[in-house]
Amino acid sequence: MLKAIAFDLDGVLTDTAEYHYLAWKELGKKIGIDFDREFNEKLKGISRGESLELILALGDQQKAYTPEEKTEMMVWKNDLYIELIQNITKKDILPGILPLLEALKENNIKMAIASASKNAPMILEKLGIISYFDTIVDPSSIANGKPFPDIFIAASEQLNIPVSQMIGIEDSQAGITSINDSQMFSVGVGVLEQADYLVPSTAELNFDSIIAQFNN
Ligand code: XGP
Ligand code: MG
Repeated sequence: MLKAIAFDLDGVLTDTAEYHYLAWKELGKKIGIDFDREFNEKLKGISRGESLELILALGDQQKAYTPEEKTEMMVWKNDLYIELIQNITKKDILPGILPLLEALKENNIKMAIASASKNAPMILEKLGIISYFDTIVDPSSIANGKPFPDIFIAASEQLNIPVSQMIGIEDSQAGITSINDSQMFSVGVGVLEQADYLVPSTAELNFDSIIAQFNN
């Protein structure tokens, strides 16, 4: 029986994945490393530090900067990102999400956030939905980020609910691998491989179909 759902944040609850892309792209421009949306797929679901390393590796610049300079770049990107999301509100919650959160609450299904982003609590506050969540996994407490399963396992431990009674929802390939390897049932949003149940967009995420697929 389904007891809990662990949600990714960026690209699942709201379209902040787009603002991460814009901010990383600006940072890339500053250091002469251009990239497109296809490359950006690799940055989805992974931490700030790992995202920077992938961009630097793309430009063969991994060794070109000191740790201090890399920290400065991450601060620069995050400041720009925060500026870009300044005005997000409830209206930026993706289609289908609010009715799903409501249905889960009515059915006593616990909810967790399993996001690599350190900005998650602030974004949930801005969207006005933080109170739906029973726990938010702190990504800095996780040894191995997505695609490793640690963050979804931590969500299950924090809720004290076995992974076999949980679903994870993700929009990134690293995230789907992470859910699958945690042994939770995976729900993917978008164009992804190996999700147990895949929907084209959040608008198609509804309580009854999710339960039906999980029980299948
Ligand atoms: P934070 C973000 C990363 O910067 C971004 O590259 C990832 O796509 C995103 O997390 C995944 O949710 O982390 O800089 O907001 O801490
Ligand atoms: Mg995501």
